[in-house]
Amino acid sequence: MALEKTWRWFGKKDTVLLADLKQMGIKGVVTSLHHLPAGEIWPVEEIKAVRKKIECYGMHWSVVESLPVAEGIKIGSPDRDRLIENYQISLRNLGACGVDTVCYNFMPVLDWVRTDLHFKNRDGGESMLFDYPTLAAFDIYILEREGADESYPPAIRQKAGQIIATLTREQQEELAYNIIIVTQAFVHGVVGEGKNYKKQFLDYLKTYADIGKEQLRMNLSYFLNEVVPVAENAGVKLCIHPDDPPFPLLGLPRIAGTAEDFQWIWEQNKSLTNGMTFCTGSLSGRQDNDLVKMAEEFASRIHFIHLRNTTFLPNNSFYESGHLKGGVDMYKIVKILLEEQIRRKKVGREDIRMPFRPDHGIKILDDYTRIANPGYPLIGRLKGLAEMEGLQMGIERFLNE
Ligand code: CS2
Ligand code: MN
Repeated sequence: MALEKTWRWFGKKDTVLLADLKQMGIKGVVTSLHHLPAGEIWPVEEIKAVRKKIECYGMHWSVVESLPVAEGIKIGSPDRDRLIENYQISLRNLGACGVDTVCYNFMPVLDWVRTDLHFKNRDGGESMLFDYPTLAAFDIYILEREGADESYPPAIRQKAGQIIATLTREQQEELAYNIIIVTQAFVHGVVGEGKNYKKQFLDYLKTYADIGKEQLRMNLSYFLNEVVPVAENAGVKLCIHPDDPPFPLLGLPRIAGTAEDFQWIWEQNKSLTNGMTFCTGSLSGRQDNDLVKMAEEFASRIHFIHLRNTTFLPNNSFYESGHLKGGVDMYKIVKILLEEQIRRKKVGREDIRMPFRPDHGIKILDDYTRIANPGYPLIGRLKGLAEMEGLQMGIERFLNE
């Protein structure tokens, strides 16, 4: 037994082809109907077409990442019931087509956030950086969000002031564009391109003016209780992706970042269908998260696994440091997951497949000549995949001897 080897594929726009994945030994493909905006129904014919394409190459559609949750559901807008109904129909359609694992997130407005998409690592590779003072500089001086000033401790504010003074107009624009558009566009981002994207973004932030942590939790709870029973009936497992980074930013609440958050989520609906994507990269963005403990405690609800690593820097900042290097104890986590797989088999659970994928990778070698979405270079991720496979093989042999 082993965790299922999967890979995120961005469909037609991806420069890595399904035939390439086959060569790389991939068994399960992770993809989405990327062209459909959040809130729309996923028609059976479209699901079937993607499934068929993947199966032509001898692989299968392992996980949907993501079936995006519309903003209206997150803010509890007047049309949330219609949006939830659409989500339910999509889940039923996926189940009917035999696609049984769905990843989603509940992050307001923005998915993941980084301040530098070309952070030079010591050995020359390039990865992504989250620098908190730079985010503060963006918030206070570029976005000029109301109340931004008060949301940072004085030391961070002071650093933000120093940083903004070193950035040219073009660099400031690039920072804003990266945060609002470049990192979001390929994961169902809500803000469209165009001249007034910053204004659009601010307007979205304003829709959360009266929505704090508690209200957002209530909206998630409402959503879960509407969709978990439907997913269960359709034979589909739901896996919420942790917030990345796992703490509030830009005045937006974030509610899927800590052990306490996830406990709360399980309490809203106890069915194991209500599960998670164990993303080591996202969860490790907070110093007080004990990932080993989380993996142990939440093992039975982990339906999908993202493996990558981070390294902390001063001022609540971190960068993505590959797969084996960094603060995440990858050995212990992979061991817990492999043991969970054995346990599932013993107790007769059907879901022993346990798909994992290398999440982001470091840009190296030929990655500099290829077009890829930020965080998704081919060679760097392939290296991560190979490392994770070797680690698994070692642990499995050890567990068997
Ligand atoms: C992904 C997320 O690229 C990434 O960081 O892990 O964008 C992830 O796909 C979504 O948050 C899942 O809904
Ligand atoms: Mn992830």
